[in-house]
Amino acid sequence: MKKLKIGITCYPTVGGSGVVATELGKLLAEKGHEIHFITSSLPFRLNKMYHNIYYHQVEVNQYSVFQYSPYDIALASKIAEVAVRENLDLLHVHYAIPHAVCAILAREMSGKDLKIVTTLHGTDITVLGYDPSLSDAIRFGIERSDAVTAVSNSLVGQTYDLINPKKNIQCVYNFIDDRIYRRSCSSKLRQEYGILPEEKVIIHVSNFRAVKRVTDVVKTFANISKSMPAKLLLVGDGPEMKVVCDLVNKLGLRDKVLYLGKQDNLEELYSISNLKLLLSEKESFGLVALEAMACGVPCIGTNVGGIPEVIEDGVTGFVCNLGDIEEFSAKAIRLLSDPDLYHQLSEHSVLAVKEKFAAQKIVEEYEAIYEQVLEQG
Ligand code: GMT
Repeated sequence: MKKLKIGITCYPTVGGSGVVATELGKLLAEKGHEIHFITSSLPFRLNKMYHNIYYHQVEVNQYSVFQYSPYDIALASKIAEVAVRENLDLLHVHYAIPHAVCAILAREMSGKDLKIVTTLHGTDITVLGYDPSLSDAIRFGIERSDAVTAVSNSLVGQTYDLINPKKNIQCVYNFIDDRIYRRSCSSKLRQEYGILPEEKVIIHVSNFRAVKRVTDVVKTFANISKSMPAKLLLVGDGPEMKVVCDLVNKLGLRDKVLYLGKQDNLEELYSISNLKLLLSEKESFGLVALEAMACGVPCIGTNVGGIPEVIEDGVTGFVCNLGDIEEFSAKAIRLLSDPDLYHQLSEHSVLAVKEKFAAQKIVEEYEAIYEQVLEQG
């Protein structure tokens, strides 16, 4: 395919959508496209030099008369400036609000026939979609984009249910670069964390918002640790951390829980883990489950949003009803006590990532969408 000049806008800080946008940019650059990140700060996964990746920082005017800094206007201006100067072919923006709407304004400002591809990641629809003051703007962002994708079929359905846009929305799954996410030898790290050879390691990774239901993770772990020696790795931080710590103390689990905070090299942590718990009440995809699976760690997730499209019940892990601590615990104990079953689910997890969520396959899907919108003229 023709090499393109692509502008990418995303939330560059820690979070699945920022990870997906940045990894996509890196892989497109490896294929010879020229990538321009237009964001408020350097995307955190942009950790090495690429000759064909550029970063344009959005500066927000802090004029004291403004009660709120006009970030969206500054972003639109920056996109328009970069689009004209660098002669961009298209913009790929992640999140309808505000990014698709900013891209549409930027197109108007630039006077160019700039194509816009918007990817929906979830919270813009499943949280903001309920807000009547925003739903018209979300619909506008979707309908005026040239192509719209969502990260799961569940999110496609929810977008039609909540926003009702007159637009085709295509499901393009998130992906994993299995050159990075793979199981590595990890006995030294286990020792350094003081994890005993006979202990099973349960891991949870999130931004500790209430929707992640981390207290359900702790309650499930309490049941698991009554059946076998085990440690819980809690990775990430966020508003619910205090509530989680209080519950850990109340259940007498303090010496079995490691609070690791925000971490970057997750593949090393998955490589010392035996089971991942993702017990959220909202999750349009669950990128963290995919990262664990790529490292051979089976997951137990809830029957919510896109999770059942990522974790295949009984094949790569288990999918249980939201909040059903007894079911989470029973499935976890069964899996961790049956080496044959464990081995089978672990192998199937790695295979599923390679077949259904392989980076090269998904990048080609995005390239096909880019080609399609550019052909539309
Ligand atoms: O889950 C979050 O709170 C962060 C949010 C984000 O912007 O990164 O995650 C959303 O996008 C991810 C990447 O597509 C998905 O894997 C997450 O499931 C989705 N989160 C929700 O739907 C709650």
